[in-house]
Amino acid sequence: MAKLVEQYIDIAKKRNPGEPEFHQTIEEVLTSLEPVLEANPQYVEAGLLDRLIEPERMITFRVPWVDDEGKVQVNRGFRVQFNSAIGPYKGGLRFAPSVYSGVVKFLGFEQIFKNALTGLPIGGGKGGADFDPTGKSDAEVMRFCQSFMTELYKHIGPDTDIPAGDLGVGAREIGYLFGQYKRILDQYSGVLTGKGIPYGGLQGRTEATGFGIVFFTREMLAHFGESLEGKSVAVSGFGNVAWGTVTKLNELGAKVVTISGPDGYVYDEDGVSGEKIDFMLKLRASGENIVEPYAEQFKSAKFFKGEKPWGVKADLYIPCATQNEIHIEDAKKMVENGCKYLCEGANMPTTNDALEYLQKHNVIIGPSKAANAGGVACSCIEMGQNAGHTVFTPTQVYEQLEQIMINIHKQAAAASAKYGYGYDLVKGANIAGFLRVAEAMMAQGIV
Ligand code: 2IT
Repeated sequence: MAKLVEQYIDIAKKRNPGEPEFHQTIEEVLTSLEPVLEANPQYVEAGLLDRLIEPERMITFRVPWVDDEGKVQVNRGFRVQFNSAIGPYKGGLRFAPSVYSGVVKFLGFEQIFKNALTGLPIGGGKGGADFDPTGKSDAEVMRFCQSFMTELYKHIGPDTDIPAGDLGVGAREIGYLFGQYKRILDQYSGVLTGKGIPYGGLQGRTEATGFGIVFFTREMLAHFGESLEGKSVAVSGFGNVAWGTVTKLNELGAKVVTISGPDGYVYDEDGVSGEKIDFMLKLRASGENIVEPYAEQFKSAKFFKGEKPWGVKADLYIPCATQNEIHIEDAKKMVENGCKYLCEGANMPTTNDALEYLQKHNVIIGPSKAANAGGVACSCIEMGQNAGHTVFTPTQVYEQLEQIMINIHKQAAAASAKYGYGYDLVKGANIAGFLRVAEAMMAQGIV
């Protein structure tokens, strides 16, 4: 079976040249599926894997816009509609200079399994553009979003494909995108999630990803009879996901000692808590994409230029920045520092060799497609709120979110044990997510 899986990995590499992030996720997911394919030869006969690794549709488009100097700018927009076996395509839009087809496909592929794990009816999609929002005026962001939606609207819809935010796409961008969609189609629908509360947004969606990550971490620790109370945590990133994570960690009695940005990381010996958490929002709102001002503002903090926080001694590590921020050398430092737990907040923050090294040294990993699924789960609740022309209370949302995260942990742990991997949440999440999609695909014939 190992050979068979390698064949699929080879096909994906050949068909998607120059897209290492996509190859990385294909390799990571498919390798976990070996025992599942062995137990289910009907999947192989039905060409299930051949179909799963090929997106149902990949849209690439030009996004022309005019900057504040009157100069014409052109970006490239993307939407991958990867798999609709269990529901309409669902996944975020990322605006960052690093966005290209390989990043969009990696995120879209991960999203299939993540969405399946939530137990909700949502398929996998993702999109974005190589647009850098750093330093852009509101007017520029608005013109860009309007141009982006002027093409994207043809491909999405509340029952077809429902985008949301991701890196570089927050409440402001979703607002502009929604406004343009409504204007073109004259339709008020739940076509986007992560909307502002006054126009259909879900109370609790903003913090959902971070809160979900902490619930998942809590479950992971509870498996070993431990709790978050009194634990020191190194967090990376300072955006929406990091903010929600830091907030909930504080509520559950943990001490957050780091946050980070592209400029470096800050170590706060007193912990990132109280008004310092609110300061994270100010940092984000400044649009400068740096964390150094935190250390200028608070005496207890020290700034480490150009460094990542993985050399810091902590009880657990929660990367919340972006993909591939933990390399093998970081993994080695973590193990030297006695790391026992790592819970992935960002999508695929750990390289495959770092992951292997950490697992070999008995570090328990909470994989991103399970741990950060609370965001998209609440997006689906937002879809339900919009479709039902109603409003849910934060309490209703938080209760569902917590239950969903507990279930995801349970499913991943059970799937891992069933297929002989012990307590390996990386393998278990891949398997549990895959099985749900596989059963739906089998039922629907060769499509
Ligand atoms: O990576 C993710 O799960 C997201 N960016 C959220 C996707 C969504 O549709 O809410």
